[in-house]
Amino acid sequence: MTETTLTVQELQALVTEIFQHGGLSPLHAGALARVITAGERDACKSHGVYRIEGCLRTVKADKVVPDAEPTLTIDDSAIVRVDAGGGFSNAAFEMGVPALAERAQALGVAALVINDCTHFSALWPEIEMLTDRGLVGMAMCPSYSSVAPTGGTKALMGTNPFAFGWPRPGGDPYVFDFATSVAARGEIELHRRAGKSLPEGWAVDTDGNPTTDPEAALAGAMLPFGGHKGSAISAMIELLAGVMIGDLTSEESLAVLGTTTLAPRHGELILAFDPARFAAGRGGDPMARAETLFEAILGQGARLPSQRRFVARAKAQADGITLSADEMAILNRLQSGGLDAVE
Ligand code: NDP
Ligand code: PYC
Repeated sequence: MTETTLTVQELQALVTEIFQHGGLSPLHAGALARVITAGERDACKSHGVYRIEGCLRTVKADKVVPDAEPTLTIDDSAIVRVDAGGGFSNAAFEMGVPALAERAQALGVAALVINDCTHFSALWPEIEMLTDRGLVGMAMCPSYSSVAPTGGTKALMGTNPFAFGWPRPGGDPYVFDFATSVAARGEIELHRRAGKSLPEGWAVDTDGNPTTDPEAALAGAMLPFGGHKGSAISAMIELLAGVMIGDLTSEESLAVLGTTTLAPRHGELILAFDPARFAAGRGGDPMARAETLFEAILGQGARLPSQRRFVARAKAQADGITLSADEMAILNRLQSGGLDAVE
């Protein structure tokens, strides 16, 4: 089947048009198109164009406000708040990040709390907006119940992503971003669509028995990465980015939504640190000392997280983004049919 290659700009324009035709305001259509196009550009398929239909399905089901106006609240504390008003998180993040950066630079550390948002995206685009400003960043959010705690058998926590970034002067930042489940739920869905079995150890079925069948995994529960360690980190995310910020846990999010086929509603917590402020008076440049660590990692033949992504990005910027015939068929269907074409 024929593949199609688009420039990054062409894909972003097409995705923006699809979202606007699907009823999103220009603010949200632009913000969603930026993260989805970035996902395809960086070869992160689980949060690329495949997510478009799920977002539009969430609009069609009336579970997200497509033209919500986020509101920013700043005081003299380290906490910057954006109420997303029931809209997608991405525009709320873009609204909050300048104030978050300003507070982190003034105080050494600051937090951005996003409440009442629908969240479907990867976290690294957000982390890179902090490292671009010379800040260290951390981001985390719940999802909806789809992961059993280690030793348990039923979905309770979400796939709860956690991301971290460290700026590297003159180079790509050090960034990792992963689900606290063995894999992102999007990966299970991509295996299902491709008719492929899952690797062992990813999931259990509805009876709590290990399964490699994507359908059984989607109906049952995924497993945390790293056994009890990933399970505890996932619970920490429920506490910090759910309970502590007065927003929904993954279990509560699923109860509100009633399904895992739509994008989940909850909050998000983003932390920003100014490394120079933390290291002040101790001697030694934290940026230079970090480079020593990165060089030692690379010196053993290991790669840094996000290195694969940055290679994919450079290739996409030079040669364009290649989409399969199936992916183009979905984009064309949604471009011409809007919400009526959502399956
Ligand atoms: P992956 O397992 O694909 O990757 C996790 C991280 O590890 C990446 O930063 C990756 O870098 C890095 N990495 C992978 N292999 C190596 C290696 N051999 N050496 C060093 N680093 C390595 O991520 P997941 O499937 O867990 O998550 C994918 C995305 O899903 C994330 O962006 C996450 O934010 C998103 N997600 C979003 C959710 C939400 O609710 N919004 C829920 C769950 C996940 P690289 O990219 O360069 O390979
Ligand atoms: O891939 O696990 C996932 C996911 C859940 C919500 C958004 N992405």
